[in-house]
Amino acid sequence: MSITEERITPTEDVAAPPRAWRVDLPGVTAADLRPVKWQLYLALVGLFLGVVMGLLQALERVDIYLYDVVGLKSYYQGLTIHGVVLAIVFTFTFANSFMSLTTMKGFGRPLVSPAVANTGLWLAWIGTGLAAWAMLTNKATVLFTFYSPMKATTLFYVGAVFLVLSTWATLLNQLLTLHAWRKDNRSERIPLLSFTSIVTMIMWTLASVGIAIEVLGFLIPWSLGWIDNVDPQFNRILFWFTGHPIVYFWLLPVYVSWYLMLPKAAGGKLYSDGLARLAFLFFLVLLPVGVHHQFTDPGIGEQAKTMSFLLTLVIFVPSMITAFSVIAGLEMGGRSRGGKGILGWIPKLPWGDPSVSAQLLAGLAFFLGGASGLINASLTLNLVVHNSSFIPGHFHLTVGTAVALSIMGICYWLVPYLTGKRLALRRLAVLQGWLWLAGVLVFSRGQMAGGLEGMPRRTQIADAVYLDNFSGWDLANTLTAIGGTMMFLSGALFFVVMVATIFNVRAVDTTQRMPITETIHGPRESWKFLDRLGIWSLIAVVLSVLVYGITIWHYWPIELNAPGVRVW
Ligand code: HAS
Repeated sequence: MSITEERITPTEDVAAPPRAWRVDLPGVTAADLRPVKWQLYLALVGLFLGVVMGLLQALERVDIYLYDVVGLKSYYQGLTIHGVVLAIVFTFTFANSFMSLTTMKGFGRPLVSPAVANTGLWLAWIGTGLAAWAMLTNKATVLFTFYSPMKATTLFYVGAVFLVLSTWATLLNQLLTLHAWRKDNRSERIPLLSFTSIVTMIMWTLASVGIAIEVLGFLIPWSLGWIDNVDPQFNRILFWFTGHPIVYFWLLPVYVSWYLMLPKAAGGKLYSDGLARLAFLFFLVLLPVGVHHQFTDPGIGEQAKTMSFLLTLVIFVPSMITAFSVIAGLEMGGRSRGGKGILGWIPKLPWGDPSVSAQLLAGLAFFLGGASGLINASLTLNLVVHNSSFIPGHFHLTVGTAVALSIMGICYWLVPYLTGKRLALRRLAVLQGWLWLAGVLVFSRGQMAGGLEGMPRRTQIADAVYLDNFSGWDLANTLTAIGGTMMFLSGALFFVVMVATIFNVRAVDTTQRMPITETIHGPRESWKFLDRLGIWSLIAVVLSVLVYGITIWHYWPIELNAPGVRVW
């Protein structure tokens, strides 16, 4: 049963007001779904802005400079907007929306506190507005990593704080609901859908402590003039404590869909409940790996770098568990649809379902994204690729496709589910996924090839004067521009489908169902200990204190010696 087909015999399409449709969430009212819906809409606003900026970035690679046409002051202002709205607004608000919904679905009840949910919604919208104002007025051209000593206006940092607080509100509501559910279900295992959703938010909340200390302890007082100087290297240590686990905050909501919805849509089952719980717990415990973004940083000892390198390699365990679990479920589905031979099950998957197709294509891209992550993680190879365009090549396959294309795929059933409107232009939606994959393969080929030939990342090509008599990166940049334009066109198709769906006069008056995968080996076959989220969180904290204690001990004392510069 595909995700976007009607779940029960479709009744006549009627121009019924959306109130005629229902969702399969017992006890959940329209008021409970409102924050979920408006967090999702904010995510789509972020995606839209990011895709438009992406086109400008791609065209700049071949000297087509359009920033002044849209009223921006520079390539770097555009790059900041591109990175912040995609890496922070789009991903954070989607996680707030989707993890709230899946938690309700898993527990079979609404989240305990509408007040907390609405507070989180307002924090997200206000935070986005503050950061957007700062970036659009060119007062925060500091890129999405906002590295000091570049100094942005205070409201940019306050906006980021509000967005992080909106995610903490989501976790608070999940834990309140877990507590209430526990009272009624003392001996039960936490339902897998809620378990994976809560572990995702716990992992992120622990990870966010790094940037919370950096922004609240240093950057906001500094931007207000309460302290004169900061220590940029120490701020990078704090940032990257958060900066790598943030990628799993982007990825794990997609993993919830890949584990618990995609196999069902393909007609398969999940091999093991326990293995899925274990994979998510691995991501929770393996928090302290951020130093692998700092292999070339001075002031960080080789012990910290080696520990980070080794822990990063361990991350391949949950990644391979995921690849096995999800693909096994897909294979079951493909074979149940008549797939024969070693790979004959693949064409039998429901490729005509835009939600399934987009997520399958995103998963395929993730193999390449993951492999390039292994290259980045190598202490020696990193010396070749660090700060080169190889890195954007890597992350447009990971966050740019494994995550972004999967989220677009999820929206193909989620928006109809939340609005009661039938998905419009299904065939265009299927095409959109293939165009995105084709575009990112060309884009990443260009970026990675350029990076291996020394092309820097985050550098306007027109600025790099040494390029005057150097054409060695022309092919790389041409591929980047072509691939990026293809991704933009695909993004435009996505928004055509979304708008046509949201404003579709054809409402459906059936019950919208969220397809949840059954497991072959259920929760009774795995250790109850896996559900002890407090203990697993403590293990994550202890490992983080150990690794970052050594990192910071080696670095200490910090020196507040950078007054702050405005380079734009
Ligand atoms: Fe990364 C830099 C290492 C994963 C994003 N990464 C970045 C940056 C971003 C980013 C944004 O070690 C740049 C940050 C900046 O601005 O400086 N990354 C890794 C490693 C992994 C990894 C080892 N990255 C991600 C994910 C991201 C992401 C996920 C976003 C979502 N990354 C690095 C390193 C750097 C770095 C260094 C710093 C480089 C430098 O020097 O600056 C691993 O987690 C990857 C493991 C994944 C796999 C693939 C598993 C495959 C699966 C496919 C399932 C298939 C399905 C469908 C479901 C091994 C699970 C199949 C379909 C059919 C039809 C069958």
